[in-house]
Amino acid sequence: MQSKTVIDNGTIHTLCRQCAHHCGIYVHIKDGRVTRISGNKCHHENMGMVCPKGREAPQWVYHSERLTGCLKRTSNGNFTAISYDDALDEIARKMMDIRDRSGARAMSAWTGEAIGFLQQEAYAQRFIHAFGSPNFFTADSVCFALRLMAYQTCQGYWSYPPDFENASMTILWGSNPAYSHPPFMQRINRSRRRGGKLVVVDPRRSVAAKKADLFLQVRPGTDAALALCLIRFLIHEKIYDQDFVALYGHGFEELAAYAEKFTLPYVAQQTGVSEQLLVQMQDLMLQSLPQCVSFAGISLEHQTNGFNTIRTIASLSALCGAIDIQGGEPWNMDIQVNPLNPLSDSQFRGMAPAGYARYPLFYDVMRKCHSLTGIDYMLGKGEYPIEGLIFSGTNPVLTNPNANKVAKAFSNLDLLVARDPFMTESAGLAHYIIPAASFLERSELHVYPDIQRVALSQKVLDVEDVWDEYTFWHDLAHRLGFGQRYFPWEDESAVNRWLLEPIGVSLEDLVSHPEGVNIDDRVTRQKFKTRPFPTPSGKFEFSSAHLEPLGCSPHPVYKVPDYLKARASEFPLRMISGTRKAIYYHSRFHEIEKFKKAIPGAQAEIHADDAAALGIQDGEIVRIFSRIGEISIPVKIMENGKILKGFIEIPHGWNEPNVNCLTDDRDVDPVGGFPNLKIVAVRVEKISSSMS
Ligand SMILES: Nc1nc2c(c(=O)[nH]1)N[C@H]1C(S)=C(S)[C@@H](COP(=O)(O)OP(=O)(O)OC[C@H]3O[C@@H](n4cnc5c(=O)[nH]c(N)nc54)[C@H](O)[C@@H]3O)O[C@H]1N2
Ligand SMILES: Nc1nc2c(c(=O)[nH]1)N[C@H]1C(S)=C(S)[C@@H](COP(=O)(O)OP(=O)(O)OC[C@H]3O[C@@H](n4cnc5c(=O)[nH]c(N)nc54)[C@H](O)[C@@H]3O)O[C@H]1N2
Ligand code: SF4
Ligand SMILES: [Mo]
Repeated sequence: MQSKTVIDNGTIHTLCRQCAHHCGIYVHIKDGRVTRISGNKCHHENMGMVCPKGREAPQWVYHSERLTGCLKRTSNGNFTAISYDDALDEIARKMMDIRDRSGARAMSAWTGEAIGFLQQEAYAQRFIHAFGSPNFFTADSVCFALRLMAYQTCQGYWSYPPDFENASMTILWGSNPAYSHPPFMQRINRSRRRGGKLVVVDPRRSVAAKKADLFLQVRPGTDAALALCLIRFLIHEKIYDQDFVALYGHGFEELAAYAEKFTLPYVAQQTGVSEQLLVQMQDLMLQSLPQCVSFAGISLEHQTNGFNTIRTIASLSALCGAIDIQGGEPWNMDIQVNPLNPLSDSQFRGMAPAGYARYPLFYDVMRKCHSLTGIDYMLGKGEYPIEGLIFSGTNPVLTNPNANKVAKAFSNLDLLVARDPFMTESAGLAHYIIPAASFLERSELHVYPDIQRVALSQKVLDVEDVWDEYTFWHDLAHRLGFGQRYFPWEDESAVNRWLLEPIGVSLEDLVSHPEGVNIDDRVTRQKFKTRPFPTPSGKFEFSSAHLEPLGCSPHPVYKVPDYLKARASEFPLRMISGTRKAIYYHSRFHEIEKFKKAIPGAQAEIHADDAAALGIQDGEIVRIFSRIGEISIPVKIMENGKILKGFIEIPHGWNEPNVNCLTDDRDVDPVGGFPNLKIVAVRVEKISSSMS
């Protein structure tokens, strides 16, 4: 790999983009090579901390397996080198063929977590919309959108992140920020040093749970019952924020009447948490009001009653009086940079974006398409066929449910183009691979709405024969005839200047302030006192009548998980999939030697009693079946209390075994279309007995 740093020796202040936190880092350079990464103490997000993923970034960026030079798949299935210009000419021609034959909407684009959120994913969206297709997919169909939809239904926005640092009590519902969001864990720790309390709600004793003042080891899928129990407590004790409810609440009585059923005995029986612990939780809450914040993790999205569950948690915070106060859940104002996707949305609705008919709320909130439905269209089982896809910064074959179906759908396409710095399971199916620049090879904006700050990352490195996002979409758009109109900027710096125009911050300001520049230093609290909540009623909606046509109850409801009703004999265990490890990021970073030594592969964590009942030893390879597939995997026996009996945990992001061969894309939340990845019915078999 030919590369050169932008300075020969010295230190560049920039932002880490190994995850979405964008921590402030120093990149140390010696003789034209990045040697080390350290944390910027002056950066508000991380205050000097760098996690292992950030620290090892040089090992990843300079890895010998990094792709350089474009590849084309030949008729015998192998890849051969092709020049960038030829590859883009051929891709453009094939896209025009697809449009002539089946219409523009038969082409699609898909971006993932690696380039999610601001401009990188927006280039892809702008491109595919300018081409004339509504079909823009992202990882949002399995991440974050359900939380956004639920919070938006209640209050018109998602309070992300809560003001952990100033809160008196943080409740983590199915989240382990010690691994998944290190900067949040730092803030929680700082609050605890001042006496703030931490409560963790989780079926597994996670790192965060070990540190917690109170650990509520709930059965998966019963969080809504717990939240409703706390709601009932606040109402019975008359300690909820009655002024807020009277002046700014809508539909409170319906929720209050429904919550009546969630008595301590009923909730203890459903969640598996003792009444004594539930009372302790109520006491802690009482002492912490109103600065009692909740953080709903990914696990609540990965289940079939997720939309309702997250609404109960949002309602609980409102009743605590935590909405938009210091130490509460902020109402962040968007930072209004120029929009990269100004194309008319109504035009696309008429073109039947994939998933719009089934999950209208998803499309209305996200303005993106539902990826799982898109897979059906790629298999010719949709309203119309999708025949082409360009994907970037995602590895859907490992990260989406029903992996074999995803692979089949990708193989069925007439045109599949991959953009990734590495060869992946998904890229391996593509007709063309255009190697992607890493975060150290581009300069992008990042906004931190919670403190109204904008910052710019610096380009550190030039790598030969890789292409950054802007260059790729720009060059392809110019071949297709809409480049002048939609991608007129010469390079990403010109885009950055244009993005910044409305907020009156210059690129030079940002270059000279690596920690970022604040747009507005005045923080107004309780904004709902001076402006209506952006909901249909203008109030906080404890109940939303407009959900009825979607087949959803107006007020949030608890649904008893099926495994509590009857234990199916064919699939007696329930699998939680995808619990984060500190060093891996979905399917990323498996090539880093140091990480490989620490965690060489996936293991299934199982309760000691379940293992004993099956006659399984620690480390033994077992077969695990779900109703759609099977995998083989070594087990790790967990001592009593680390995981609940009857449950098994398997990480995602691995190829061998790929846990998403077990997860089913049809088992979804009916409102948001989110797949069940956390309560999957499975059966474990000893290899010896299953072979006989
Ligand atoms: N190192 C690292 N960091 C990451 C990622 C990564 O892959 N690696 N991924 C990033 C992304 S995209 C995301 S979305 C976030 C996710 O970050 P988090 O939301 O914090 O998710 P996890 O760390 O997996 O923790 C989820 C916890 O929920 C528990 N759980 C499972 N089912 C239930 C349930 O029904 N109820 C409750 N209460 N708990 C349950 C699991 O046991 C687990 O401990 O992490 C981000 N950060
Ligand atoms: N069973 C199960 N499945 C899950 C989850 C779970 O909990 N359980 N979690 C889900 C969640 S929350 C999420 S967010 C998704 C994530 O799903 P994906 O977005 O598909 O996740 P990654 O594996 O991180 O894929 C990122 C790809 O981008 C590449 N990449 C890295 N940097 C760059 C860059 O700068 N540019 C480009 N173009 N590419 C880059 C990486 O090499 C990698 O191949 O996974 C989901 N899948
Ligand atoms: S948490 Fe780690 S990976 Fe994420 S931005 Fe910060 S240092 Fe980088
Ligand atoms: Mo995610």
